[in-house]
Amino acid sequence: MHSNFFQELKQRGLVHQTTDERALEEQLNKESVKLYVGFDPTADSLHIGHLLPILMLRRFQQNGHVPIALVGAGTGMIGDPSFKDQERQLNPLTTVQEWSDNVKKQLAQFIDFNNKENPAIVDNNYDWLGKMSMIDFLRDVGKNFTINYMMNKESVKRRIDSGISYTEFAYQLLQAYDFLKLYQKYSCLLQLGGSDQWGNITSGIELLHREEGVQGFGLTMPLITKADGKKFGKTEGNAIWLDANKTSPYEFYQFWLNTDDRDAVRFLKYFTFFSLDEIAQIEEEFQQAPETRVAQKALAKDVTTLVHGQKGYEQAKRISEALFSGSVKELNTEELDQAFGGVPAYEVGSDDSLNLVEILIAAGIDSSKRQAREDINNGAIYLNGDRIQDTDYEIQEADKLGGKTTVIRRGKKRYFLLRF
Ligand code: 629
Repeated sequence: MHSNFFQELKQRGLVHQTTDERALEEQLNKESVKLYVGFDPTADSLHIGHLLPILMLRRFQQNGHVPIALVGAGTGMIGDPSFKDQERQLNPLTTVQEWSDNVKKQLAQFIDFNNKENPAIVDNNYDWLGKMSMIDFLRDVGKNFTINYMMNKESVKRRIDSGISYTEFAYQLLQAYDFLKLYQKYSCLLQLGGSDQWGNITSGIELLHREEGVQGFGLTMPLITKADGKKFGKTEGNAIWLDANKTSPYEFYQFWLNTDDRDAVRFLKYFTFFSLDEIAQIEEEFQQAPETRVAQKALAKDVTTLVHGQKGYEQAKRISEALFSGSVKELNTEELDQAFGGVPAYEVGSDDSLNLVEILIAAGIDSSKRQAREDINNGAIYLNGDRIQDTDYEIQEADKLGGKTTVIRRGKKRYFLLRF
């Protein structure tokens, strides 16, 4: 084992809370430890809020430990009340199972199952929770916990006034039982999670102690904060998903590239696999010339490559450069789709005029001929990056990128598409 691994996690700022830190560090230095993180399938994809724990699994594996990714199809049928203001809506089993498959595939991307020394494990708690009887649950699990202990959890306390169902109240015991089960199945001794998971993790440690007489460990990661005080992981209210069909690699790359100067170095420590020495070098360079955005570029490159592969990163970078310089002609159809996924598109019909003034109106870019002519004369209209100042201009075959798309820009950065 790499004896400075735990210290490195701390230096990276990845350790928020642990149970019995000294014993945990000793254990990690002594031998290969099995550890797990659980993910409830509450949507058809994981998102950027799951990335830190996923990368933790990877970090532990790289340092000789055995990561267990637990898909929570069983707990996903119930709903974790931790730091949720409202009761969750129950999803049908078929939906939860469909989402579980996606989640499992996504998790598998980040950990190595073919590693000879310490191959990763993936499991699903529906396998045991799904068939556990009510009587077994109440006798074997519930009997170990007092109501008082359960009510003292932050996740429960903050919901007492607004209301919490018996179902969600019981959630912590399901997660506790998972820890016990993973200990029995694999000798798993450590559970990781975000700081919202502390209460559920400590319930598991309690159960391990009572049922097996062993000391389990818990480690939580910090909640990611941003210098501007806004919530991490969203742009204009939309989540950043790990699924390329929900958030394109280009959007994903842009999300990281737009990191605030004040957050960039901290995020390099959290989300990348650069060593602390490498990060210190980047930091120095960045401080001397913040306008080069070296920190953001390194961050965006590393994380995008990790999630979307080398090709995803390279495409995202090409698209970003093309949009920055305005030379969209160099992009292929796939890249154009990514670059302009959210841009208004107009389907050009066979009886539409191809005259530029007419088409600006038909596509809703300008609202009158007068305005369209004015825009063209003023040099505000660009076709595929080229300024057109001829009001009699007719769209030509050569303007259809890949034979089907024309990118119109009005002013500095308002984009529209014509689709043929
Ligand atoms: C069964 C289920 C377990 C252990 C954990 C779980 C899931 C857990 C939970 N986690 C969040 C989730 O699923 O709800 N009860 O979305 C999420 N997690 C990753 C991090 C988290 C947490 O997947 O722990 O803090 C987000 O960063 O919110 O036996």
